Amino acid sequence: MRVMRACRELGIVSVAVFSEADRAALHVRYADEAYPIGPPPARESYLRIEKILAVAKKSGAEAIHPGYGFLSENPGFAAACAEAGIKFIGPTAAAMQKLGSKTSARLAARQAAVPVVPGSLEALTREQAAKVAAEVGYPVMLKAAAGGGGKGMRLVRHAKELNASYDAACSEAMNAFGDGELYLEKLIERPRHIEVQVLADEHGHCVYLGERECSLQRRHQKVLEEAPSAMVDPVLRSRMGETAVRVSQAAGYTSAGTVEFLVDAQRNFYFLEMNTRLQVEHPVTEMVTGLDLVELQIRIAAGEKLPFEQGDVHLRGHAIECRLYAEDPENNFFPSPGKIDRLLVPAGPGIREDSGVYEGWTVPLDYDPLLSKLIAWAPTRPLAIARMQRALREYFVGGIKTNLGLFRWILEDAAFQRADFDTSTLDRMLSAKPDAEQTESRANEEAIAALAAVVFAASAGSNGRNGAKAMHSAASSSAWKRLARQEALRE
Ligand code: MV4
Repeated sequence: MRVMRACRELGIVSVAVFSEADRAALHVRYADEAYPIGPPPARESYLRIEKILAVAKKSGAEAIHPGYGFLSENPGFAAACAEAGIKFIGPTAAAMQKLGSKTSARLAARQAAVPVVPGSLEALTREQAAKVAAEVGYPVMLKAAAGGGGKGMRLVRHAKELNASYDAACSEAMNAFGDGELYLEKLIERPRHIEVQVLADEHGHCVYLGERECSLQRRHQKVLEEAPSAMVDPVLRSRMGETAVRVSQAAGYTSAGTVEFLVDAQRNFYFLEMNTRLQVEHPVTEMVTGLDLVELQIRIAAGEKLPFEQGDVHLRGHAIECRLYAEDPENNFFPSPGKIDRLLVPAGPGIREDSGVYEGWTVPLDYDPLLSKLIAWAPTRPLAIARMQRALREYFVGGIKTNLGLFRWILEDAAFQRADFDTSTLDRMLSAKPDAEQTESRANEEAIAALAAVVFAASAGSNGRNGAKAMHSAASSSAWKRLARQEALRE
């Protein structure tokens, strides 16, 4: 949807591919042309390079945007596009290869005089790990070279734990990535995850577009992101930005990319890894820069030069993104697929909703259960929080469970409002949250009660007094009831 919107504004015909599970999906309905590429399992459809290239040839597509996930960071796909004479909207396979692997990216960073966390640059045997750990000092973090998202990662606080942790991380990495190679870093205690958006054309120009605060993660899954980060001042911003540009240019990177850093409490920043794709959370950067990153990716892919320089990039205001997932908070946030039988989406000043679903669509279980991203922009962080809270109260998804309640809870948290958090905060908050189930079910009960109250009021509408009284009571006590009344008025 996001890519096709940019195409349409540029007058570019869009061609969608879909698996059988997505035959009725929103992106299929929106595209100018749509082609089936196989059964629901991604390995038989969205990950099948030859099927996607076959559609590109059949449709006469000149370029492919890989989106996020699936093949978006697969150098083989980028190379296959190039061989087929189809422009891959993203970096070259070589740049992707160099920066996509954790160890080669750390090496590239070190060579570009970019601060990396003290530790090893190459993969290590168990004995080498013990040696490097002794040199950098415990606690240390063992990480999978082919890894990401925390898989194959082990925190080792004491030397006596190293061997067992090494073996566990190695087998986990082997199972998850088919590659058990591990490297080691000094532990950064309670870091922030702050990432810098870079954009480079094919003529050697590379700029940074500010940073995104991505520390609020649940089990290494980003939940809420912001731009700018409340802990980054203009000096730190330019130092991190110039660093991100340096490592990107050293690798000959082009198109949109994200350089991830860990930032410790003393504001020291360390290169973590680079994401060689456009990220899910890119809209918060778009909201504070006023740029359309997908349009710029397409222009870069068409050989255009960046239409601005670093000095033209100005950040204005504050943006927050909530990732709306079809997850059941009462059931350990497991995916909660099913039919969306009611969908009321927020709107109004400073609100953007990038949705991939519609009322009546059945969310399949085959893919990541992300439904939409809700973004709120306002001149300051407190105003953006208030606006997001207002928008979340307007959001209603009926028929499936979602994590909407989680955001209402996070945004009213005092520590969050002070921007006092790090990468472990949300996991800690959730494990300490006794009434997780109650909160969500209480919210649902309120909604059902409100809808019932309004239906009753509407049916009692014939004798206005009762109807009005019931409507008034429906509207008085909670946002859910206000929402339900609005709904009834719509019918
Ligand atoms: C770390 C770290 C502390 N010290 N490395 C998690 C997955 C991958 N993105 C890197 N991660 C971390 N690496 C060192 N040397 C803490 C984390 C970490 C983390 C980082 C970013 C966002 C969320 C996180 C959650 C837990 C741990």
